[in-house]
Amino acid sequence: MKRKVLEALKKNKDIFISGEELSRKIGVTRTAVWKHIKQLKEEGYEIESISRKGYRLLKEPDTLDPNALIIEIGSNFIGKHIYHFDSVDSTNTIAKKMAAEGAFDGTVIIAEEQIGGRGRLGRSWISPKGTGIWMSIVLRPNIEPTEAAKITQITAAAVANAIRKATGCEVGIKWPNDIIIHNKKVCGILTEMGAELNSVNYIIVGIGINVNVDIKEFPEEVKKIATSIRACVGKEISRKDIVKEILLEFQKLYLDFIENKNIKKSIDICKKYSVTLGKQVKIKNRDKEIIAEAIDLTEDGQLLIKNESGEMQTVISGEVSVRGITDY
Ligand code: BTX
Repeated sequence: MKRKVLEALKKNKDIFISGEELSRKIGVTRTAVWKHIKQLKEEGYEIESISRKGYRLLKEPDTLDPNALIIEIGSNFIGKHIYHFDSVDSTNTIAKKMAAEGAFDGTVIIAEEQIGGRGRLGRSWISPKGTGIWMSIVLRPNIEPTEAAKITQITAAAVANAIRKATGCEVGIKWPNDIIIHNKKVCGILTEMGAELNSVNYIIVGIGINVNVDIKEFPEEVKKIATSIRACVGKEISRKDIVKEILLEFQKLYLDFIENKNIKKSIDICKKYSVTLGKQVKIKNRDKEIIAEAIDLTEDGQLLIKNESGEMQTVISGEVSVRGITDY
């Protein structure tokens, strides 16, 4: 109901809408309307109320209010169901639990803060309160487990496009899972999966973005390699606008994959914004380390490299540092 009141106010932004009209449109009493308005005000919405004129929405808070996001995205798939938490261990962990308990394909979990945010290989991801986007998407694609890495490329493409659109920041993609600004990490992607031998039960794609995060507060070793969107733009940026763009872009590229069985559109974006291709790279995979030239991305999103003896080979995943670009 609260979502319906908010939706009506958002549709009539800057215009008064009477309590009577709201109660008629939504099908609740005027007292119920008043209660929802009071709640919205407590959540930070600035709503003017004048007797005989009604209510008018003046300003929305930059919270990641799932009601506002659901209204703005208007999606019937990715982001149709959004769960918002104040503080969690890790949104990926919550998403996995929800997926195992039957959460819908396309469910989104967002938290204001993660106290056990995770990176790859057991590393941690710093996720301070109220300043970043810490979010996971539950997916149930009908694909082979070996195809899961494609989801990381789709996500990288969606996030890069979305940040560029919403903020104007010229982000680059460092294969396979980093979005960078001026050679520093602004976003990391963590793709995890629940699968049988031949079939995927669910895939969780976790996205962490330093939007208005104060990097000065980070530990020394992370400070050196991290940046924020605020540092790029020079002012605070709406997290909601970025989330909205990401979910819309992701839905477009993901559906293209599901419907057309290829990720060409995503790979083209990953190539266009790649900071890896054409550079000398060091790739760590378990206990092996290769120095090579990054040549291209294959149609499956693997990295095609030319190793030191001149042989071409493909790499599915790994730790990549790009010479002269990123030291991490
Ligand atoms: P990664 O293993 O590629 O990167 C982890 C490394 O990045 C850390 O070891 C540290 O050096 C550095 N780092 C940690 N925190 C930050 C930060 N806030 N900004 C920049 N660099 C940082 C990347 O793993 C994947 C990260 C995914 C995070 C999302 S958030 C939502 C979801 N939930 C969750 O627990 N993880 C994902």
